[in-house]
Amino acid sequence: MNEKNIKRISKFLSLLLRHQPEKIGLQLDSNGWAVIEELLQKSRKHGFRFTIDELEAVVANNDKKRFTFNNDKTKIRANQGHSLKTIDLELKPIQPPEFLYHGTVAKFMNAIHDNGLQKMSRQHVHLSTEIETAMKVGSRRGKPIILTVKSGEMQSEGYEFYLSENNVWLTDSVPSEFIVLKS
Ligand code: HQG
Repeated sequence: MNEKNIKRISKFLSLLLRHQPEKIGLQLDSNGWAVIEELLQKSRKHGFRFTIDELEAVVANNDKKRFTFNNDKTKIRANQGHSLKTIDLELKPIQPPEFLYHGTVAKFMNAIHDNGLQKMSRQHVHLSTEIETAMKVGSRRGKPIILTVKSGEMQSEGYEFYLSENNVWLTDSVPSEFIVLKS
């Protein structure tokens, strides 16, 4: 399957599995899982056709490994990035590295300076171990600014960190005293 088709299906899945399952009347369970048969059927009904083989290709080849199948491949869910407040991804707090990175843009810097990093419409603030990843995330909105988060210090002060299935670091918020501007 070509890159374009993977991207098209991946975008549709992100919408349904992270934000608006009701678009096609899809049910997600409390842990974010959708039944694949129902997903294919209801998508088709709404004019968006894809097959289980295509779904497998998306899960395997998606650039960020955004989705996971359950063990018997009857269900699928998004690994992170939800705006749906009720989904519990069963993440366990783990020890973060000393520093993590966040990519943003200049227009948010005043607010970040005043209020720290907030989860905004998602369930968590998203952080990465690689500066390069943060660069890419920031570039979605313009010229990226890289913030270094003192995650080790935060954790020792009681803040919790989680690591998603696809290696995105997550936390509830980052107060501004733990943020350093990378020069
Ligand atoms: C900013 C994509 C004002 C924050 C990406 C960001 C990532 C504040 C934006 C994933 C703020 C939120 C997440 C504050 C933070 N005041 N603005 N206090 N605190 N912000 O999209 O991190 O392709 O929810 O800097 O690649 O940009 O969807 O978060 O610019 O991995 O899989 O508010 O989404 O992944 O934006 O991106 P987002 P994000 P997917």
